[in-house]
Formats: sequence, C-alpha cells, structure tokens
Amino acid sequence: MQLEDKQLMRLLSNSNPLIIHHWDADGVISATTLANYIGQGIDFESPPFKYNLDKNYLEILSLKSESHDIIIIVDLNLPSKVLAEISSITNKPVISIDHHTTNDIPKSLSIVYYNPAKNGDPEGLWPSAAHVVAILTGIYDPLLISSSIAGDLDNEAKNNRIFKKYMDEIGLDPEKDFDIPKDCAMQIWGAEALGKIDIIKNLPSVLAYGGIDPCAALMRDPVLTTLRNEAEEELNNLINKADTQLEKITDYFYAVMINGNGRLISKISRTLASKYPNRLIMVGYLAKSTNDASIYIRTKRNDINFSKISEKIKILGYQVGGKSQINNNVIGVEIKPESLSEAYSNIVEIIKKELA
Ligand SMILES: [Mn+2]
Repeated sequence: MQLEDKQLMRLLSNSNPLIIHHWDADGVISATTLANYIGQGIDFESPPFKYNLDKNYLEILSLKSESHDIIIIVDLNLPSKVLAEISSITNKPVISIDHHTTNDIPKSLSIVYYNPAKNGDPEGLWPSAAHVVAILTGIYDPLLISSSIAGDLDNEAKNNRIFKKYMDEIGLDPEKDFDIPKDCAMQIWGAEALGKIDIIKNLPSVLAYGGIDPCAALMRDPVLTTLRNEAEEELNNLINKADTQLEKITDYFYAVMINGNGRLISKISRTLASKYPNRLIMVGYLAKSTNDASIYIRTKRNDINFSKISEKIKILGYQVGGKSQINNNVIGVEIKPESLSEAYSNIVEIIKKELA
C-alpha cells in the first residue's frame, strides 16, 4: 500500500512502534531520527545480519511487538515475502521506509511501503534512508544525517549534493571536514564489522534519548573505539590480500574469493572498485565471526546493466540486494556458507555472459 507523505506522517506521529533497523550506520541513524520525531516508548530491533528471517527470530519479533501497535522497518531491504511474514506473525501493520533499488514491492494492505528510490536513484537524491526519514519528518540532526550518507557512500559522499547540503547546514566543508561525519559513521561500523548485533540495536535509544550530542557520544564510547580499531586493522590487511589475489576473468571483469574474521566485504569491494574505476569487481567472502558468506559485485562504471545481472542471480534462488547510483553500482548476494564456492562460479558465469 502507498500513502501520501502527510498521511504517513500522521500515522507515524500517532504510533507506538517497534522499529526494526538495518545493522549499519545508516540504519542506526534512520531509527534514531525517526525515534526523535515520534517520542518516547519505542523499542528497537536489528536482525542478526540476515535478510531472510528464520522462525526463531520471527517469534522474538512477535514477543517484542506485543506492547506496540505497529512495526516500522527502516533501511532494511527485506523481500516483500519477509515483510508479509513479519506482519502476519506479529498481527500488526508494517511500515517499511527505504532507499534501496528494488522491483519487489509489497502489495499487501497490511504493509505500507515508502521508498522514493525504489526505481533507482541515478542522481543520488536519496543517498541514505536517514535522509528519507529526515525529509519526511522535518526533524533531524544534520551531522547525524551527514554521517549516514558518509556511511553509505564513503568518499563518494563528497560529490553528493544532498551530503553537501547537510554539511553546509552545520557550516562544515564537505571535502575538508569530511572526516567528522565519516568518523562518526565508522564508530558504528566497527561494531557492525565485528558482528556485535546487541551493541548495534542498543545504539538508537542511546542516541535518541541520551541527551548528549549523538556524534560526540559515538566518538567518546571506548567500546566502539576498540571495535573500530580492531576492524580497521583487519580491513587493511584484507584489502591488500584481495588486491594481490584479484583474478582477471575477461576484459575488465575481475574477481577474488577470500575470508576473514570481520564482516568486511562491503568495504573491501568498495575499495577495490574505487582503486580500479574501469573494472567490474566481484568479491566472494566468508566472515568467520558471524559465519556469513556473501558475494559483492561493484563498479564505478555506468555502462553495465546491473538490474539485469541482479535479476539473473535472483532466478538462481539467491537473496539479492543492491543500489544503482551514478558511480556507485553494487549488488550484494547473501549465500549459505557451504554454497559459497558453487555460488561464486555460478555468478562468474552469469556476469561473463552478460558482458559478452
Ligand atoms: Mn542505507
């Protein structure tokens, strides 16, 4: 179901929701921004790094939602089937607010779907879900929203006009002061990278109701700082390893398979895609800390049909998500750890055919 902005705002402001957010900086900041608008009494959840929710976790959601009248999902591009499962097991309406590219739009009357970027966002007008929430509610902390964009776009944020607008609002220079929002996002990223979901889902209430400047609170937190340092050290080692082992498949298509402790595939693939802007980079990765396997396909090139590749991977039955913005084209595929090498060869073949 689609609602007008005003109807949706009225629904949000009168609700007492359980907010389920993505486990990254943008997800945490989207939940925080929404909570600041709605007020007290909100509970927060973040799924344990999975887009397909198992029976046990759905049961947990059902229990947690008992004292709430609605479920709001932010920055989490769950399949419409999963949104329907959540609504059905909790017996509550679901509102999903997102900015990922998708053609899997829920049709059920119990699901409100709000995503201005669903058909793609070539101009980067919706660089973060927190920005979608900020536009909708009109209440936001510009440094936090800048951080959500730095988290999702990394260095590419410097060229994003929405990012520039928020930085301008606080009197910061998008280039020279980039490290201020970036550091704030990286503090959240460390906990995400090392699989600390309990820390992640505690952050929105600390940031929304803690009463101190949220970015300062993130920077000062010693646990977050330790996790971030540990994750950054491993990340640098793995980027070098992946770069050395990158294998040429055809022309400009390169791929590599590695593993490590942290959940680091997104930044590894992003770094390689930035280092080689004319290549299409594919990374297969197993994160041992959470036993998550995934494949990321990434490029700064804008002449490759990413939605077609994405569709072909979906047909093989994999969980696929992604974004298609200028200079930021990404497909993420969630794989069962035991099927990683099989999926890796299947997807290499799909891309080879698509590029031929
Ligand atoms: Mn996001």
